[in-house]
Amino acid sequence: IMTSMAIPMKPVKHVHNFAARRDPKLRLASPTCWRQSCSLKLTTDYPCDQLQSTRRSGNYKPTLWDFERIQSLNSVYTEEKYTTRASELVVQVKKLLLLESNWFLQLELIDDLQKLGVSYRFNHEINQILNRIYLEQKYCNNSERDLYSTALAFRLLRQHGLKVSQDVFDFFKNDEGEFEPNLGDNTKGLLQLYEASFLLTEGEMSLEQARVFSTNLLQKKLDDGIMDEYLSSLVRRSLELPLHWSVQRPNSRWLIDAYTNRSDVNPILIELAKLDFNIVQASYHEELKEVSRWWKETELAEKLPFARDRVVENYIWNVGLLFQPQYGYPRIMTTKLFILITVIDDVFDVYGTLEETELFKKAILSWDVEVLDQLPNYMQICYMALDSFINEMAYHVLKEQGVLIIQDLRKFWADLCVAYAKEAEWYHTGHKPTMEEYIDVAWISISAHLILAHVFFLITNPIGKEAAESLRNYDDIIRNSAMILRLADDLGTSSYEMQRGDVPKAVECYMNEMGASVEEAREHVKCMIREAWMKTSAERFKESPFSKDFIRSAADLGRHAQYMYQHGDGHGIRNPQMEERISTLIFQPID
Ligand code: LA6
Ligand code: MN
Ligand code: MN
Ligand code: MN
Ligand code: MN
Repeated sequence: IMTSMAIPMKPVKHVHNFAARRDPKLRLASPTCWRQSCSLKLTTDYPCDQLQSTRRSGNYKPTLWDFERIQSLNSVYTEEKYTTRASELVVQVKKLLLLESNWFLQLELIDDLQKLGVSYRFNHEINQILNRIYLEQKYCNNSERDLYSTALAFRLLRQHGLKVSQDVFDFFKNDEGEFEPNLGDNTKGLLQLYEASFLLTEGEMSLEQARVFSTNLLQKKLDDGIMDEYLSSLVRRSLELPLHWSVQRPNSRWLIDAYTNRSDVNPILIELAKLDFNIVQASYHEELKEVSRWWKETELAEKLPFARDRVVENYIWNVGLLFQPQYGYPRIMTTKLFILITVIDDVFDVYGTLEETELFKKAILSWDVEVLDQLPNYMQICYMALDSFINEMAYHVLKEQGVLIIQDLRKFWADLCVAYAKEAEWYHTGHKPTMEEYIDVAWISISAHLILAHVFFLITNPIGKEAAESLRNYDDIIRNSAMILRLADDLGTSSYEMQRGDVPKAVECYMNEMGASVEEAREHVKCMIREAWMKTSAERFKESPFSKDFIRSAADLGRHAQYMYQHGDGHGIRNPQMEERISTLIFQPID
């Protein structure tokens, strides 16, 4: 089979890989596949020595949490006494919220509820309170305004789609239009200003000024080591990832632990947060068990051993995107989707030869069994797993809502595979795209459009014509979310990808194009992320055919990407920070 290939082979670089190729499980269905795929006409003339026919390897480690480990998950928090207690606490917190007569203390309470991950239980009360505060404009009228309360009000109101003007911060500037340097004495206020500044939209210079001002001062305080340990840990954490860029649920565990040692937080809040965390975690267990049974049945892990086996990592993305407990079924479905994307991405980026991936793309574009027939066996498996999943998804939506989405799903997958194939072609021909050329393809190849399409069909009821049309046209909400996901992924994964061999990613494109250093390129990419965030933050103030929940999910996808890649590749390559996060989010209840 090998020698019949028309294309000269490069010397084998990865012995382990070469061996895997001769593994009977990976052997191609029949020699016909090879002849067919090798005779495929390529559109470009490839110099032979650039064409890489050896297979790469991601050198991915096996999963830390195998089938047995997941199936053994168990929690006492499914018992009724816990849910009853939680309901009692919810009643008490509602009273606290509504009976509080000081608007500022109400805001602090809301802020705490959000940070502790339980604000979803009080949506109605929170909306009511924020709308009133907005109408009464107390945050900018009162005579004894301070930076802390102004910035807190600004952030919470904007988060809720109420566009407070950036001018509220003019009060804190001197005659030269600079923020008063002595604001730095008040660390809590400064931190709040910092967090608020991330709600900026394009062109809001005052907020950009606030961001730079507060970042520098906070960094300096941290370097000087003048804050107590608790405050330092909050500041350090915020500087790495501001609240507005942070997913609520996966983050709440850290904050619950941090708050537990604080005397100024109402114990009712802490009790509710802990209980809610544990109750919701128990339902995560059941969902994860179901996904892991499905994964095992597909046998993809054995049939495609080169691909990432990452059930739990894929699952927690969806805890970030769809954190509300009632979204169990959507979470299960989108996790399956994430798993399939991860595997098929590895087919294109790691294992597949150019000829094979071209054929795979052709199969996905045509959805034609005759093309399927020509695929190597491992791709047929992959295709069939995908086909089953798409049908399951479409059947669900048809059954629930009478809407047939199969064409949409196939189209979204076709767009993805076209982008995957383009990147594969660039890799195999050694093409170095410009940043613009790269982004044009890469915002699709990160699969956000596909993820958000599934989220949309799973959580929207009824599915409106106008919204479905905006989805098909890849509304800006989707593009911006995709940009953040792509760029955060590139920051976290491209160093591994370059070692293994892959298309230049955002960092490398910028380096190639501008002759920049890695550090400069990474700074530039971070700046691009900030720009995408400005656009994302502006979406909440616009008329939109999409639900608030969907718009939030799209932003949460970007947030979760920043969380996942905060300490390098937390998705494919294991890192201790991510292992710790997963372990506390899924495996350990709070005592
Ligand atoms: C990240 O891997 C990955 F698997 C994705 C497909 C990103 C979106 C997230 C999901 C579905 P990688 P690439 C988990 O860094 O090849 O290999 O686009 O993605 O850079
Ligand atoms: Mn290798
Ligand atoms: Mn890829
Ligand atoms: Mn990849
Ligand atoms: Mn990547």
